[in-house]
Amino acid sequence: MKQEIEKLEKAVLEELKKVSSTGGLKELEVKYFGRKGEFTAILKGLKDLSASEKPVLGKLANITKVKLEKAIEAQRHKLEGSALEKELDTEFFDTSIPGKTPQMGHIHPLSQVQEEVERIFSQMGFAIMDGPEIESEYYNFEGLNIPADHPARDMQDTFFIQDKDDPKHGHMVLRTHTSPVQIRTMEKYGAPLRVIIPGRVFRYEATDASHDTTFYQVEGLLLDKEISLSHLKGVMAEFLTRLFGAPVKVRFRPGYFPFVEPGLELDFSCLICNAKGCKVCKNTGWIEFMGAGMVHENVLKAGGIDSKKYQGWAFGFGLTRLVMMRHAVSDIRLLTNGDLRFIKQF
Ligand code: FA5
Repeated sequence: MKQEIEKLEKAVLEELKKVSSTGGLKELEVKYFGRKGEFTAILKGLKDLSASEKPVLGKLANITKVKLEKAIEAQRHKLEGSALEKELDTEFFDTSIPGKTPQMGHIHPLSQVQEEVERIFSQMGFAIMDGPEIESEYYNFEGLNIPADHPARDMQDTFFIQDKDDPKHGHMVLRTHTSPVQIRTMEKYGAPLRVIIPGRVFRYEATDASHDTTFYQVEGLLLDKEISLSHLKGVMAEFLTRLFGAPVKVRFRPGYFPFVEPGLELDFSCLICNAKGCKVCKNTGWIEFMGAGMVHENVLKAGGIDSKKYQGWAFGFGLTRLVMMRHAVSDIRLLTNGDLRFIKQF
């Protein structure tokens, strides 16, 4: 068989030299390497060899096959190249015609602002976390100190996923906020912790210019020893100042969320009127920005954190609303309805 392989190799290389068209090349390939080809027959015959011959001749056959395939490829390049040259010689080809400019997309304004938020918080030592959009009722509500019969459930009506109950954590829902990832992160990493969690959330509610059923939030969570709300004030003033590139003040107002105690709302000074009062801030000088507070003891417990040792704060703001503020977008629905005339402006 060794001689047979060598003889075929020689024959293929000889014939290859004489091939002058791609059609001829195809014929040669079929003759030797097709289903009923001469070389294919040799490869098929390998299985009938003795155990001592098989490895030696098998190796030789494979090496020869690779070598011949390379030679055929090289000949193909040569033939195709000369065919193209011939075509260029005989046909007029205007090389000065400008090419077609491919359409270029760009990063969506929501993603642009999200990237900026992530960059600033990363600079302040926060890690960036992610969590599932289809969430269990437990993580979305109960774990966050919102039991099934609690009136606070009405504040965030949601979409239920049919027939998809989690055996351990109850019904599955589209998450109504990014807060469930607080517990998931505590469970996974323990304390101390310094994270932000940007992500898409869903609510079953009527849409209007400032409310959508699908929007983006950014959650923040900081746990350590001896943490107070003054740290939150400092972090948010610094974050907003870096984001807007101008000094920003923040203030707290009391607010209610079952998963924080005390709970608060954070406003920042209106940059449009320099906090003097205008249409955007409804003449108050302040823009309502987010909910926040000290993480409730029950939530720390759900996350497996020793609340005697660690405490901290959490916040959640609407990224979509931030983009609207940034670019003076008058209707939230414009951001996700896919109208390129709108998106191309950013
Ligand atoms: C929450 O979702 C809380 N999880 C925030 C929080 C986190 C509080 C941690 C305390 C500690 P709220 O329902 O207010 O809170 O929503 C937060 C932000 O999401 C709002 O300030 C608003 O900017 C945005 N938002 C709420 N509903 C919509 C909506 N339908 N469309 C667009 N943005 C919305």
